[in-house]
Amino acid sequence: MAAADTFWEGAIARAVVAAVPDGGALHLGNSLPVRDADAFAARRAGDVRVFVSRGVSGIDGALATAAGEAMGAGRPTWALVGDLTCLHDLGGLLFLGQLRPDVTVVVVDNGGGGIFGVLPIARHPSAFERCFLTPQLFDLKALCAGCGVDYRRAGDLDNLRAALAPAPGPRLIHLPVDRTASAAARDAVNAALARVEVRP
Ligand SMILES: Cc1ncc(C[n+]2csc(CCOP(=O)(O)OP(=O)(O)O)c2C)c(N)n1
Repeated sequence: MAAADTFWEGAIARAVVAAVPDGGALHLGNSLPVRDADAFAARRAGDVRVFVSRGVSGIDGALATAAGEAMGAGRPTWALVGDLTCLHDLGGLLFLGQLRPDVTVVVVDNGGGGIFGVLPIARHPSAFERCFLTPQLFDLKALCAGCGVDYRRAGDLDNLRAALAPAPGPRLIHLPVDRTASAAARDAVNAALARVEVRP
């Protein structure tokens, strides 16, 4: 992980997985969050229940699903999702504000569907941005205020860790990241991992 000293998505996933306390739950959104948590988070001890919606659905309904998981399991829940995943379920944000489950939504805002950056189409900027990346114009702080969800923004790991500390939800932590720098960090860490010698 030392191969990347920027505020990037793998380090964020690692911090979120580490922050869930014993007795808590973690919802991993589809696209990069579930992959980054799988690849870069440290193994956890303790009683943490992990939910993902793999196979049954796409990026839809993630916030409402996390609310249902928190209420059904009776556990404080941290949900790590991308910006498009969050925006896709603004109805779920309203739901969080009204039912007030103990959910912390952590939104990695890399300016659209960052996962598509690995596709060959990414080398054709105009088609890529309009048809794949699909960055959105939005004001998450105002949306949270309108839905009754506490909003915080963090731009480095220290502030993120402080914001992740257990506190009553619902709340949302907005993490703007530089998509290109984050992808470069992922590549650097993967390259460093490829050099690790594994002995039986
Ligand atoms: C309902 C639905 N619509 C579209 C897709 C296709 N899709 C897969 S990943 C993705 C981008 C998700 O973007 P974001 O949530 O910001 O996560 P990131 O890729 O940046 O990690 C899209 C649109 C999908 N999986 N489900």
